[in-house]
Amino acid sequence: MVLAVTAAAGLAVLAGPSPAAASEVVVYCSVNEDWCREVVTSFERKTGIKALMTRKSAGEVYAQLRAEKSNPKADIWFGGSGDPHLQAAEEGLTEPYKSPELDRLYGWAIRQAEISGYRTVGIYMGALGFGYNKDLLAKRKIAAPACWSDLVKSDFRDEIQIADPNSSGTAYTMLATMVQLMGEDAAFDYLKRLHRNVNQYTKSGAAPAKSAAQGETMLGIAFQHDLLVEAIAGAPVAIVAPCEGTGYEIGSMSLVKGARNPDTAKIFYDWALTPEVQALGAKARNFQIPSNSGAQIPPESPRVDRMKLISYDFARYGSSAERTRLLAKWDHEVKSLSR
Ligand code: S7P
Repeated sequence: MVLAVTAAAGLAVLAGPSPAAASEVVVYCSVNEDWCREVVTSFERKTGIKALMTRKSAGEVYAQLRAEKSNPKADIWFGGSGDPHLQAAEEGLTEPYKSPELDRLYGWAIRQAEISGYRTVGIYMGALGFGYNKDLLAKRKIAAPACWSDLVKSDFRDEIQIADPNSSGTAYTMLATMVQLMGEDAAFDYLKRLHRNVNQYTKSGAAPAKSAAQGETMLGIAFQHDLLVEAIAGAPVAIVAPCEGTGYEIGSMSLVKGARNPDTAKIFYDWALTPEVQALGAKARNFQIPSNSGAQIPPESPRVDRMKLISYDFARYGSSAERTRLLAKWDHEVKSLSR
C-alpha cells in the first residue's frame, strides 16, 4: 500500500503513464554492476517503485529473453551493446514504444529506434579498442601496440584476453567490426591468428579490461570506456584507439514484450532517457557518451571525434540472421581451433 502511494507520487513528477496496480519493475541490466545499482536505487528513491535488478552480459540477456518468451520474467532491459537488442526486436521479444523524450536524443540514438521499429532505443555510445598493461609490456620489452594488426604478432602469444561473442555484446562488436573493416574472409583469417594469442575468452566484455589492469593478462580487448574505468582507478593501463579504425556500440534499452509490469516499465524507460538519469553513468564512473542531447558529455569520455570510427552497419550486424550466422561461424572456425 505504501509503495502504491509513493509510486503515484513518483508519477506526478515523471508525468508518465499510470502504474495501475503494479508497484515494481523487473530490470535486466547489461551495463557495469555499479551503474546498474546506481540506476535502480535512484529509480526507487525517485518513484517509490521497487526495482528488482539482475546484471548479465548483453548476449546472455538476449538468450534469456528468448528462453522466457512464452513466460517473460523481466519488464525492461537496460543497457548492453545494441546488436543483441536489435536481434531481440526483430524476433518480437521486445515491445514498440515512442518515449516523449525521443526527440531530445542524438540522431544515432533515434536511428537505433527507427531501424528496430521503435522496439529499442540508444541510451549511450562508446568505441571499441584495446588496453595494455604498461608495466608488463615494459618488463617484456615489447613495442607498444597501436593497431589491430599488432595483436597477431608472436610477442603477444597467450597475452591477450577478449570475451566470447556469444555471451558478450562487446566481443560481438569486435567480431562485426573486423568483418566490416577487413571483409569477411580476411576478418576470419585475422581472428584465427588472434586466437593463438588469446589466453581466455571471458563471459563478460569488461573482464579483459580488469584483467589487464591487474596484470593477469598483458592486453585486453574491450570498450575504451571500460578500460578507462581501470586507468582512472590508477591501474597502469594504456588505452588504444586502433590505427586502422574501430567499431562502436550504441548501448540500448528495450521494453520486454508480454511484461508483467508494462506501465512501470514505461515509467522507468522515460525516466532513464532524461539528462539527469543519463548523468548517473558518470556518477558510477562509467564514461560512455549519453544519448540525450541535453545531458553533459563527461569530460573523461574517450574522444570519439578524434578516432577513426567505421560506419558500423547496425541494421545488418544486429539482424537475427547475420548475428546468428557470424556467431556460429566463429564457434566453428575460430573457437574450436587448438592453440
Ligand atoms: O557498461 C559497460 C559496457 O561495456 O557493458 C555493456 C556490455 O554490452 C555488457 O557487457 P558484455 O560485453 O559482457 O555484454 C556495454 O554496452 C557497456 O558499454
